[in-house]
Amino acid sequence: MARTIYVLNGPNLNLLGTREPETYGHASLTDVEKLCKATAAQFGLVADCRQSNREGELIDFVHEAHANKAAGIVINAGGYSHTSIALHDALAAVKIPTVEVHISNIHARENFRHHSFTAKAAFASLCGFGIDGYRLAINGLAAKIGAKEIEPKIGTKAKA
Ligand code: CA2
Repeated sequence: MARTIYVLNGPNLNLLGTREPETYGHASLTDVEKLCKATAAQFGLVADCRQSNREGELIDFVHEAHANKAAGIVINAGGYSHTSIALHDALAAVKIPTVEVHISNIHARENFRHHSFTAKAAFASLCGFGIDGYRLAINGLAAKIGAKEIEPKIGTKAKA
């Protein structure tokens, strides 16, 4: 089974932890990427984490995921979620199981955030869980692609 998942973050998410903590929390993008790598590792997966402020580069990452036979994609396309038919088309074209994540609850915010083009190319969407949404997304993606947890958390292992 392909073991790599791509975690794609879009425009302005490199600013995480530096401003608007009331909306996006205090964690940085580095914290998000560490969380994703640790979560993926629990399922024997490797998270390849990318961020770009450019729409075309995000599309290139999606194509690269396909070329590298990635097992899945977790994407927070930021503002491009609400505008980018091209990113939707790239995700739809590669047919890689995809989960969309938003840190904030986009449905409780301005109307222009309520619609997501990229969500239409994803099998699931999560929003409003803060950065924990990435962990939840990887758990859901692992279940979808049949990746089993390989390191049960301490204290949860059944006694013989
Ligand atoms: O809630 C999310 O994850 C969003 O995708 C974040 C996007 C926003 O355009 C979407 O509607 C919802 C914006 C990311 C901006 O990130 C910042 C982080 C810290 C400080 C300033 C911006």
